[in-house]
Amino acid sequence: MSTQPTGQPHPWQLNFQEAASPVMENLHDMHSLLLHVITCIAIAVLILLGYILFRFHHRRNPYPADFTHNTMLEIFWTLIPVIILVVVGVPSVRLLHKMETPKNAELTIKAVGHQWYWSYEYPDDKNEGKNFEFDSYMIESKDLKPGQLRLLDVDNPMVVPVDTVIRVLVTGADVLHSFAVPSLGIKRDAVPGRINETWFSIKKPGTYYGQCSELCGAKHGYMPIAVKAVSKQEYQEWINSKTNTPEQKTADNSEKETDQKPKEENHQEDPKKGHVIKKYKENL
Ligand SMILES: [Cu+2]
Repeated sequence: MSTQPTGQPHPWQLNFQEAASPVMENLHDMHSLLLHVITCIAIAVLILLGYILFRFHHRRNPYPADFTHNTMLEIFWTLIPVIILVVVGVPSVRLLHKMETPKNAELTIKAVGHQWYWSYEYPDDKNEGKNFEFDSYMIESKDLKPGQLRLLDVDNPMVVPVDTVIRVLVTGADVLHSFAVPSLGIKRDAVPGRINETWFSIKKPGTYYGQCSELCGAKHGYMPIAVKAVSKQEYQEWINSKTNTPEQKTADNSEKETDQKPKEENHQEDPKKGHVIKKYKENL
């Protein structure tokens, strides 16, 4: 597995893509737990069935017993499923909660689904006074360069720093879409007029691919998602190259004050973002 490139499917792949985020690692564990449980159940049922077919065949057992109840047996066949459900349910709910609640997100990105492309907005960074945002279109098969993946690579990937908790706000501009990246263990519906939330953090630099996962029209299959994880320094250089350069910021006195404050404070001062989050919380 480890020789395969991360963040993308590969030929003859079995099982999930390699986990690139803590949530996906937990999902792998959850999946193996369930696989063990259902395999045990299937084998137990199969053995029981085989035994019954053999032992109670009419030739071996011509006169069936006529009792109808067995208290011990009934207690056990009630208790055992209860125990199995608890063993499955507790970690499942715990993981669900972890997936839903980003702890101390350091960076927020808004992913907006359109017919048929994604656009990404970085509310923490400004470009000409507005939130920095860009569109991300799939590269047509005829324009692919060597090494690029058909139906998965895009012109402008969503760039993120590694080892950073990233909150993704997902919404749709026109119809339902779904923002899903398998190796990060995320899938959130993009609903027009609503904001859904998810989060991830990536350990290893690389590109992680996903696809729109809610049928959204004719070109649903042609709006992939590419998340490019780079080092924190490279990310900072990228964001600086895309937004107002530091020199411009210093020249602009109105922006000077907020720009020099640490990121966390900037978070709260961003009126638009605060509004979005507040609205979202009110909806809960
Ligand atoms: Cu779609």
